[in-house]
Amino acid sequence: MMAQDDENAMLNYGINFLDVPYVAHTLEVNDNEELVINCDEVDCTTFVEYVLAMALSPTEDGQIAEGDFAENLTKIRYRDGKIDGYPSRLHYIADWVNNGVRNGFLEDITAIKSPDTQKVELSYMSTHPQLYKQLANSPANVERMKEIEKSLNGSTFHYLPKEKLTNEGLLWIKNGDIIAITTNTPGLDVAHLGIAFYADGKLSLLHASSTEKKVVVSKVSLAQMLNKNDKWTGIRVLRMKK
Ligand code: 2YP
Repeated sequence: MMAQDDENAMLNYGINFLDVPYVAHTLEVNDNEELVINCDEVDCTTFVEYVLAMALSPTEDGQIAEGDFAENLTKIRYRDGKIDGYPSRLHYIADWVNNGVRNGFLEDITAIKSPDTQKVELSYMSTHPQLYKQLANSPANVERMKEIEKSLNGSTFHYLPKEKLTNEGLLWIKNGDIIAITTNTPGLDVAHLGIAFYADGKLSLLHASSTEKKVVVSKVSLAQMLNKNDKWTGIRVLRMKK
């Protein structure tokens, strides 16, 4: 039976994904946007989405009902839980977080605990359509993404600058919290997602690693990961809320 409190649920389900292969673009398999469930091949975002959908789902003698999982995954991945074409998928993490907070299943812990803020200045997808199959051949989708970017731009979000994160982590960052790594890449807010995991007294990251090509617990601390990457500026910390 999965542990009752949410923190362990996120970790229990996340740990079950260890060694699952990292595969990009697993959601881009259909011409028409529909819910894709593929827990055998994950990227950083789909890994966190599947774990969150599991942790939000009730269990009946240790089993999650397929319908509950699909319903929660739809709530997580699509704006207000409605699948309405490619642009209805929550592509930017700023949008993904807003949706989770608005719909009551995510809490923005950084908003409560960290005074530092960043402005939302999104343009990456509409200025790199060639990187996205559903944008490369659809000016209509590019226009829709521009509208979504515009609707999000100008707002601010709280984050923890990497200079303020230590190897040991912080008391208000808990096991199982969702970690969004913020970036200075022009037009993008977040560059990677994972799950907070304290091991041997240091805050590590349980994540689908594009370099190790599978789900791993980082060998180095999250703080060291951030310090090794000039494009990474800090973290947002989100917590599942039932
Ligand atoms: C997201 O990228 C995509 C979604 O379209 C896609 O690229 C963007 C802005 N969004 O539905 C989703 C699932 O495939 O991935 C993620 C990507 O991280 C990759 C997957 C990774 O590190 O494994 C999210 O946006 C999380 O961080 C960024 C990162 N995208 C880029 O760096 C362009």
